[in-house]
Amino acid sequence: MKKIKSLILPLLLVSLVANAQETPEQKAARMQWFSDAKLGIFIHYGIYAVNGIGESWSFHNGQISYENYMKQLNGFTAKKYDPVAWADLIAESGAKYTVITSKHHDGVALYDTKMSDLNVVKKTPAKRDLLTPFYKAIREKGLKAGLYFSLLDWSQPDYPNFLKNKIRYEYKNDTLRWNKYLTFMNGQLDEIATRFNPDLWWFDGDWEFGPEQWKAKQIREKLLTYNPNTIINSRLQGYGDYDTPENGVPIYRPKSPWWELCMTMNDSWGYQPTDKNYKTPNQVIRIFADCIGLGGNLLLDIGPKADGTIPEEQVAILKELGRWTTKHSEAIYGTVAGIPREWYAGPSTLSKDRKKLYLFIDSKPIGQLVVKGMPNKVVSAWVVGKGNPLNFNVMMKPWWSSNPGLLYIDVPEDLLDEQVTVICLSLETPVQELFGN
Ligand code: FHN
Repeated sequence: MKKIKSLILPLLLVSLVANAQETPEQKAARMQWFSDAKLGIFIHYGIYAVNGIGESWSFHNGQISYENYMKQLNGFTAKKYDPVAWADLIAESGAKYTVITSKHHDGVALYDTKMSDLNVVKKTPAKRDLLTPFYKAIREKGLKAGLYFSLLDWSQPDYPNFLKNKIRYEYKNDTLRWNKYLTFMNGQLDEIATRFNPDLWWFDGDWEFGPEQWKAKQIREKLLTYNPNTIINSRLQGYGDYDTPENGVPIYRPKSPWWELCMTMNDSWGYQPTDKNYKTPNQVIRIFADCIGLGGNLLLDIGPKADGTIPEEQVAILKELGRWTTKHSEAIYGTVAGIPREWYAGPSTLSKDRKKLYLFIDSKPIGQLVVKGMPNKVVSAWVVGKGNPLNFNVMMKPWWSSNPGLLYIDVPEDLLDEQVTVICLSLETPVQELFGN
């Protein structure tokens, strides 16, 4: 009895500490690595890659029968799965974290869950836990480990919903069965927290039920008890830490101080060979610049093939992204949102001390760049990644006037990057905070 007490007390204390009302300063500290990271790589890896069809949705919406969708289990080999090579490529892209699907809505777990046999170890030719070696490899590269988990599970017999037009039971008519599902789901959350200790929980599929039904508050408290430093995305029915706009670049700065655009490279989350509608590296880099300029992150998705190889189009984008992020790292990592678009007609970021302003030039300038409305005096200007000094001058600012004047900057064409050029303005004083950024 004494031994049990000696175990329970520390756990209780940890839980009380982890879930005590977190101050804004404590939350900012917990979110700091995420704010600084700017770029993550999303990975949708699952049996849906075998036929190259929509992940989970293809059976849910009736494009394929559930039985035929599940026959893909037999073709999921992960034969060429090389988590170290994946980690190398993710690190090369400039990403500082990655989020991999542990289980999508189809319920097929990529690790040997003890809660059901529906996993790639027991039911596919892969016959191995894919997550443990992946997290080992990315952590050895110094990356943060994110884990995607679908709260809904259309395969689970105790989950109410199954197909778009076919449910197993009405939640409100059988709360006992619903609680059986919650026990199953929480059993997976417990084993994941214990085995993988994610730095970031990327929940999905919360839309089918509300926070009370999911017991979302208790999930948050539990995960913060396992790891008080972990962070949780918005898809836990109001109990998350940051916003997750999807496949739509925010035009105006989101209200939340922390947000992340999750985006496909083509139009598919998983591997779909017929989907050749890839964004160019230039489009991806400009979307990334838009995100960081508005104070957010980009979570860029890849969809590996069933054998574990990554499609060549996706490798090419990650490599060019890596060239660009490496060259312009000082303008990216650890920065904060830049100046208003009324001041500079493009993306911009600021150093944390707000005395270095990075202007992203995402199209070939005709004539000089212009910055309007910024009262700060420029001490010097140069091309990021090359160092070449740039000439600049201020017009329409008579000595007696308090107007900021118009700042013009010469950017010679031979100094432009083939994708997006970045210049840095070193300022005499910090740029004032305009949006609480
Ligand atoms: O339904 C899922 C979808 O399959 C995919 O996983 C995306 C990724 O953000 N999330 C849900 C749709 O919002």
